[in-house]
Amino acid sequence: MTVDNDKKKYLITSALPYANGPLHFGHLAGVYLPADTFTRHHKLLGHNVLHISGSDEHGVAIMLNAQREKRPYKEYVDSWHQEHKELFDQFNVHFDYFGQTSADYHTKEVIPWFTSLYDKGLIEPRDSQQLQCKSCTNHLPDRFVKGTCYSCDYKDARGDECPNCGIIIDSVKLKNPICQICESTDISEVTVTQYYLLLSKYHNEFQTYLNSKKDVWRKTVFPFVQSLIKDGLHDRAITRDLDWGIDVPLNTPEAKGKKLYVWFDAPIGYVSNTKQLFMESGRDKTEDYIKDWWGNEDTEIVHFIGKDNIIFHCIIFPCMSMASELINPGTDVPSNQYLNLEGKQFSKSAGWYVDAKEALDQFGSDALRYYLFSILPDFSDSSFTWEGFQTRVNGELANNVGNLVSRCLKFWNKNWSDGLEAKSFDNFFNSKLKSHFENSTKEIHHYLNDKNIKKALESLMALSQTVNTYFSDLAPWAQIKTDENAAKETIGVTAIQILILGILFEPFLPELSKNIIKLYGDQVSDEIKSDVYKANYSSLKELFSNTVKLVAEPKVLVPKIDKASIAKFQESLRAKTQ
Ligand code: B3M
Ligand code: ZN
Repeated sequence: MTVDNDKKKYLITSALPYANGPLHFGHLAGVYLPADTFTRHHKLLGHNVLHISGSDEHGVAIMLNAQREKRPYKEYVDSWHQEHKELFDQFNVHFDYFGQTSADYHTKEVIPWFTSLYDKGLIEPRDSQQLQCKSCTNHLPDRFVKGTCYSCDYKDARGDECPNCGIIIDSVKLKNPICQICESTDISEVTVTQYYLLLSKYHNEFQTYLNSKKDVWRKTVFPFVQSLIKDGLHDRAITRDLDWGIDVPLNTPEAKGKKLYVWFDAPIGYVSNTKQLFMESGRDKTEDYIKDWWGNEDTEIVHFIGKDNIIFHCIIFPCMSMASELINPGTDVPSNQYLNLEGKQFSKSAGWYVDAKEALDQFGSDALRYYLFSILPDFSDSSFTWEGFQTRVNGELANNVGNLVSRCLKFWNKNWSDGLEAKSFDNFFNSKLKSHFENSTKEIHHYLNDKNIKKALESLMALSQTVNTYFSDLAPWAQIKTDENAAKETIGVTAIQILILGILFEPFLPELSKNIIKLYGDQVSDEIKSDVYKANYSSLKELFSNTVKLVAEPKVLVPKIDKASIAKFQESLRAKTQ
């Protein structure tokens, strides 16, 4: 069955942030901002879209930190969950649902995945070697142990991966292991039974899926995945001996006391959170979260992630999805590279980070979103610098957009506060400008459809530059002295272009967009917005076929960033380098 394109479905997911510490600009630029923009774009196009995410609340790293703070696990993750939700709100990152993996509804959704894979013979118990601390007697999977990497000799490698060379670590092979619970180095190797996901049995099916992604996945993703599986898919342990997580749903003696590995349950969070959205909103009465969405051939499933999550979203979760026959595997995985801070990796523990909340309180979401989009690490790593932030916001957003809006609309209000007649606007609709807007809109949409958010915003900024040139070349402040009608027309035609720019800004800078549209009053309905977003200007033409009055005096839409306001952020970083 083919779907009417307007009804196309998009399931957009953003990697579930760990409920285990503050989010920094790298997370925002790498995952949440591009996903938010992509979602807003498709919603404006009238598509059927869901943006799903939530907190990832299991795993050893969370346990260690909760233990250090002497807080119950649930209380610990709940507080980070709340904190992240508030930050996303402030940043105008909107989710249709933002759930929690420690919730009962999530456990209920995970169980059939395990059972289905187990029943199909793709999960089995096996003996494996693991480290145990002789001093505190704890088993030491994943991040419960650190040591020297056996591949690159990096001193601070974790039991699950080496942050320096990126290999997945087999913890028993770590050199000089140290217990992360009591810091003891008195560690021995023991044999434990764990359940393994037998990915090696699924190689051929996976290869077929992977082949179909050659021209879909990014050039930074596809070859990397190919290289990861060049000597076949490896079986992986999916259980741990822990006391926080989802119980292995089996009544066997081996299963006793074991929990599912965090990376087994976390991606299922996309599905459980969709179901929960439907249950809470009553949508479950008319739509089925699997049949109509996750299992629907016509749904595009798009996972926004950072590059360290590729193996899970491009290999393991697709295998789990196809092999369990519960949902379809992802369509696209726009994985981003890393964002650094002033050239170095963000690190909360080393103090090399910016408190995103503090920055938001100071600068607001438009300025930060704008700069983060302009340095988006989509195809290569990039770096956030405070100087860059100031230069680009002031030189581009404040100059090309903020100033343009206030110069034009203030001039309008000052000279014709009773309104401008239809004939002042008319020329836009017969002009070359209109087709220029149509073409630019096409280009912006093309980039957005491609998840190339940085380029899309560059096109939009180029468009705003042409409006600036139009306005400055005609110089209404000179025209008004000799030909008032000509000045009225310059203002009218520029004002229409500004309104269209305002609407096109919505997916990128929703706050700025709202503030621009607001100046034109309630008459700019959602219907007009969505028409204009699609470069259909007939309802706009109707609106401007009467006398139009501005409803508000434009205030400063994009405040300039001054040296003093970034100095304190720079200072706190400088203190770290001394
Ligand atoms: N919790 C995010 C991270 O690696 C991880 C993503 C899970 S997505 C299912 O920071
Ligand atoms: Zn110990």
